[in-house]
Amino acid sequence: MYLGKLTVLQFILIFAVKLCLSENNELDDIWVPECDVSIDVIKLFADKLGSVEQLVKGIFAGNDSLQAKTSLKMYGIYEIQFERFSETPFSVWCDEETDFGGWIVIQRRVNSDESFYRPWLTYQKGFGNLSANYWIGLEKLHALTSSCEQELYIKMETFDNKSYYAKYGAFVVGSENEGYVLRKVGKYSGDAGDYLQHHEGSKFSTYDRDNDEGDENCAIKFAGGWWYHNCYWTNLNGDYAQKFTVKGVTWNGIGKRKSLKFVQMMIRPTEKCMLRLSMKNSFVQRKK
Ligand SMILES: [Ca+2]
Repeated sequence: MYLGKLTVLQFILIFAVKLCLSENNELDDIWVPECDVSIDVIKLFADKLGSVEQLVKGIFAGNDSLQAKTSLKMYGIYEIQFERFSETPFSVWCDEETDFGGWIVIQRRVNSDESFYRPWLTYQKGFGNLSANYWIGLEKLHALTSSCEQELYIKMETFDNKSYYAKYGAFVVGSENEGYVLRKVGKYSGDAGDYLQHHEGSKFSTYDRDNDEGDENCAIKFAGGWWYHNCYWTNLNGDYAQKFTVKGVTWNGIGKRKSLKFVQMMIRPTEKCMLRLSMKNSFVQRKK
């Protein structure tokens, strides 16, 4: 339980970056200025960074891995706060089991109960149910991925119960003005094949907002909202009911007309991000 809470705390601490920058402009030279969103943080969390840092170091170093694995057998809903989005905290679903945990779920498909053939404004805002079919929303996705480096993990399962995953060392979604472009995906690892890489540089498109590079409207043609270009290599927001067509929930490395039974996309701060945060925090502490 303790570990679970701390991994979420570590995530929340990302937002300390902006706070630190606003008070210590001379720190700019050690911070890559990717921070194009304004997020306020509860100062209390920054004070706790030291203890979290030790824990995170242990987890990344592989120490306590057994303890971490057994302690992290939990999933759940946590509250995080972005003043930008609302004055009250909003809920996110955390996966504390996969790859040592600390993941915030940004997308999930489990059945056809929720349509993902949605307009631009709905994709922007987010929709679905935190514990079932879910899309976190492009505006939150941009804020989360542009505040500090994130990595991405995609869990997938086919209808014949085979599991696959694709992990990317970086994941950055641009702003609304940039069409929520998939600005960057990092180095691939996994067993599903590197298919999201082909979407890097593509803007997000929906049936009512054609930002793709094809002559047609890829979102209409393939029944989803996605970073289509001309048109796709993965279609994870496709039509769940279309199991054997190119409109389905597909990852071409697994099957072009083989819709997936389960998909879950998740992000968490990278080790590099955590290191920067701890450096910044110790600097701030020394100055006080
Ligand atoms: Ca088009």
